[in-house]
Amino acid sequence: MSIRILTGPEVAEHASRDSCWIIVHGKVYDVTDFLDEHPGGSKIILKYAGKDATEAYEPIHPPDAITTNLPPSKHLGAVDSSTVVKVVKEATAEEKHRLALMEARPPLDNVINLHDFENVAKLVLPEKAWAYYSSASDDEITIRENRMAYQRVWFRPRILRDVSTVDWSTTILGQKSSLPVYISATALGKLGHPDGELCLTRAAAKHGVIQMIATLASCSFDDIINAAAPGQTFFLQLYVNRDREITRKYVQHAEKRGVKGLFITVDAPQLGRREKDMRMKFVDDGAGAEVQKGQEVKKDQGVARAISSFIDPSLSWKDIPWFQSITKMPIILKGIGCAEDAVLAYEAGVQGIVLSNHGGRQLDTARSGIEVLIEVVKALRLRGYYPDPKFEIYVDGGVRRASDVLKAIALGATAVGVGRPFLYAFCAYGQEGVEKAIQIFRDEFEMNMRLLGARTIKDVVPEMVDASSLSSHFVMTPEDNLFHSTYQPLQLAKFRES
Ligand code: 173
Repeated sequence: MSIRILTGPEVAEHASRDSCWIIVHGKVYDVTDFLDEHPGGSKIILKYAGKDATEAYEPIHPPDAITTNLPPSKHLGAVDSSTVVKVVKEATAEEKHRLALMEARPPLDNVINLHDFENVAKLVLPEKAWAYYSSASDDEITIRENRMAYQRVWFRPRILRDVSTVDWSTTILGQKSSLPVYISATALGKLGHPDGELCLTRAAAKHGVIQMIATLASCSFDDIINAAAPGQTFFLQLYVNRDREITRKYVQHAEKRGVKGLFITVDAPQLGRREKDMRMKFVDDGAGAEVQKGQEVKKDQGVARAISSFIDPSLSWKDIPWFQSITKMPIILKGIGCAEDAVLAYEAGVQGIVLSNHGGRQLDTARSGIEVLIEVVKALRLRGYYPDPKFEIYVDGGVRRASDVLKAIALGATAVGVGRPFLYAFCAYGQEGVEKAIQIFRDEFEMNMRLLGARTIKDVVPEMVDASSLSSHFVMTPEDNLFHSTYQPLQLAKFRES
């Protein structure tokens, strides 16, 4: 069958709600019937009616989203690119300023801690990307607490232990890892870098670090796996679809392609309100408004909410046996926030839990993972469930230093998830940035383990920390200057410009 070749002007004739064609990656699609089903609302598609939508489509959809959602009869053919009028957008003053800052970034040699990446990312990212990545829910109390909690844990170092060689490598779910840290899932990587999550994959391959692939990564699952080095280890973060058949296929495909752990997100039956992200939507209210008249527009939801409607809020403990029946991968519940649920998870027979509040993006004023760790270990121990080599505990949220990781390990964690810092590293410097972030961790582990008197990760024991003020939320802690200078305070609604 020969492929139909269409011209730009032919596509441009279908630029209305009654007949809406768009171009994505050189192919033409009739999306008229799909407009109202689009999780992000029809308005955003109508903005590109009759035009090339690739640039807007790419960062927030997996490459196969359109082909799997539209029946073949709506795939109209290819477009002759020479006939498509390129819309050359004049760079705004803001965009020019951003590009100038990108040029003037600190050389990577001058980046010496993870906060540096965040600061560069904040200045060089498009405003929307920064708002989406950095935002947290409601008053952003939890995201700040995630950082502060680590400062309420103090070290009790040991001396004179011959620390000429120290080794911070470990195993996570039985898989070798050069660091007691894994790259945690973050969505929509292409909002911040054209190669998206592949920057993580390539750096992780070079340095023996495990990457957790996000269900909502910009790069497709297969693109990421295809870019892997032989034997490279991946975990998969799973958002459970209302349509369990889709989830079953996805999970089994991941297992077939060698993924070594299934991290089911359990703290997001609905996405939190992230106001920084939501404010962006209020600002961008221009094109498409006309064709959209009279319709309900989801304009105040932010990027994440718009694309998360497939997530099943009915997920419950009753579903766990089903997951266990469809895969042999270890199952880990990501997003546990109290001891009771940690006990239930153990009793459900899963292989691990992540004590996490989703980077402060879900329930605001939920406690930090490191604080929850204490009560979880205590409750599991009481029941004879801890220690158990077949049940691992991870913590994520707020980790910026190897010393944070060592505190979590001392208190009973096997490893720690780090999300935003690696994301910011690649947004600012691509793959090299991620490699540098890993190097920074290595340097910090070497120094901190020597100073702590721990030659291996096994030597990092509870007696090495004083966590007695961890659950007191109002103790004096030293000001974390770097964190506070990169943290962007929330803002109130702006008046219209007159
Ligand atoms: O935290 C998030 O932003 C997140 O998990 C998500 C959920 C749905 C869509 C995109 C991101």
